[in-house]
Amino acid sequence: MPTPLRILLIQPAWDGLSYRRKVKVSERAIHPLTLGVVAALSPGHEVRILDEARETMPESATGFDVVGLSVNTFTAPRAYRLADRFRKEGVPVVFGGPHTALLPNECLEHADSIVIGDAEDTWPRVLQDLAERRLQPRYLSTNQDGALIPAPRRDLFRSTSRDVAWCQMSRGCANQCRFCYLQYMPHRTMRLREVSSVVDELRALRQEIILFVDDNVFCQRDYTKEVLKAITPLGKRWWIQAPTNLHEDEGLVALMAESGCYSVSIGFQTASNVNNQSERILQNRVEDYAALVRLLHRHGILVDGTFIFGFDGDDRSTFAATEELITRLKLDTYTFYFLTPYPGTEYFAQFEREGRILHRDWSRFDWDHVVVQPKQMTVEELRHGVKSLYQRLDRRYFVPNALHRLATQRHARSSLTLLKFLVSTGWNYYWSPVLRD
Ligand code: B12
Repeated sequence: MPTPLRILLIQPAWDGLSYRRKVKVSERAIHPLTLGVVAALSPGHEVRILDEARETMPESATGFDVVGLSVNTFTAPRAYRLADRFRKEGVPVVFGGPHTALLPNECLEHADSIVIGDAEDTWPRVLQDLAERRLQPRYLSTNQDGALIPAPRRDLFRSTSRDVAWCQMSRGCANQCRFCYLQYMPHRTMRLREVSSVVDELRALRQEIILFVDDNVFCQRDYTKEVLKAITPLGKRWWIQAPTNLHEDEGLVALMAESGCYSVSIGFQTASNVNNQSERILQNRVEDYAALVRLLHRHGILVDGTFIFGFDGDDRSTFAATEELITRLKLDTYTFYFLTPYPGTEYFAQFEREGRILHRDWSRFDWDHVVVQPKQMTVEELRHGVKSLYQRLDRRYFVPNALHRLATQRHARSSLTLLKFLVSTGWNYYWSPVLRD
C-alpha cells in the first residue's frame, strides 16, 4: 500500500451575486455530493472536503499533497484564483467538473492536471501517478459503467440537513438539446448504478427526503421501474428531474407516486414548438403538456416547470405566452433561466461569430445573467420580461394555487417542506439583485 496522500477537495464559491440569498433557507440541505463521490474514490488516503459556500477557505494549502477543485463554468474564475494561489505554494492542483471538458486548455493555464468527465476511471490513476511523481496533464474518462459509481463519503460533509439528502442513480441523457452541457461531455452513454447499491445507500440515510440529481434516468424506463420498486419499502419521499414524455407511461408515474415521489422538476423550457425544433428539444411538444401535468397531479405529484428565455424564437410576446401556459397547466412552481451558451461549445461559437456574446466573465454564465444579445428583444426587455413574469405569477397565482394543492396533496409533510423551500426561492428571486440590476 503506497503512503496515504493528504487530499483537499474544494467546491469553490460562486462569485454570482445572488447565490447566498438564494440558498439562505435551504442552505443546510446542500452538500457537495460531487466531492463526496470523489472522496469515496480515494480509499486509503486522507481526505478533507471544503465547500466554500459554507466554510472559509484556509489561507494556505501547505500540508496537503494535492488540491482537487470541482469547477463549473460559473465558479471557474474563483477556482482559477484559488489554484494560482495554491500552486505558488508548490501544492499540485487538479481540476475536475464540467468546465474542464468545455475549456481544457484554459483550465490547464491554472491547474497542473485536469480530469475530463467521470472520476471513477480517472481519479484513481491521478492518485497513483501523484504517488509515483508522474502526474499527467490530462486524464480523459471513458467510463461507461455505472456500477463503478460509489456511494459518497457523507461522513466528510461538515453539516447536512436532518431531513434532506442528495443522491444519484444514474448519469447521462439520450436527448440532444443544443444548450445542454451534456452534449459536450466525453461520454454520452447512460451510466446506471447497481440497483442494490442505490437501495443500500438510501437505507443507510437517516434523511426522509431524497433529491435525486440524475440527468434523465427516465431514458431507461425498465431500470427506473426496477429501482423504484426496490426503494418503495424504504418509505422515503423524493424529488427528481423528469422529461415531458412521462405521460406515455402511466404505470411508471403510478410507481413513482407509490415509491414516494412528491415532486418533479420538468424542463418545459419554452412555450413555443418553434423553439423546440430549432433548439433540438425534440422530446418536447407543447400539446402534450396538459395531459402530463394532469397525470402527475392525479397521482399526487407536484410539478415544478423550468423555462429558458432568450432563444432566437423569443420576442416580447413570449412572457405572456409562458404565463398563459403556466396558469393553464396549473404548475405548482416555476423557475426561469436566461439562455446561457457554454464557452468552448459550438453553440457558444455560433453566438460569438454573430457578435452576440455580451460577457467573457464566466461567473456570469450561471443562467441568472443575460450573456447573449437576444435576437428579437433588447437585453433590458428580456430581463424586465422575466422579472415581471415572476412578479405577476408570485403575486396573483402562486399562493392560491399552492394552498389548493396543499389541501389536495397526498404527501402533505413533504409538500410543506417543499413549499417552505420554494417560497423562499420565489422571495429571493423577487428581491434578487441580479434581476434588479
Ligand atoms: C445538484 C445540482 C445542483 C444543486 C447543488 C449544487 C452544489 N453546490 O452541490 C443546486 C440545486 C443548489 C444547484 C444549483 C446550481 N446549479 Co447545479 N447541478 C446540480 C446537478 C443536477 C448535480 C451535481 C451533482 O451532484 N452530480 C453528481 C456528481 C457525482 O457528479 P458530477 O458533479 O458530474 O461529478 C463527476 C465528474 O464531473 C467529476 N468531477 C467533478 N468535480 C470534480 C473534481 C475533481 C477534483 C475530480 C477529480 C473530478 C470531478 O467526477 C465526478 C464523479 O465522476 C448538476 C447536473 C449533473 N447531473 O451533474 C447541475 C449543474 C452542476 N448545475 C449547474 C448550474 C448552472 C447551477 C446553477 C448556476 C443554476 C442556477 N442559476 O441556479 C446553480 C449554482 C449553485 C452553486 N453554487 O453550485 C450546471 C453547471 C454547468 C456548467 N457548465 O458549469 C449543471 C451541470 C447543470 C446543467 N444542466 O447545466 N445545482
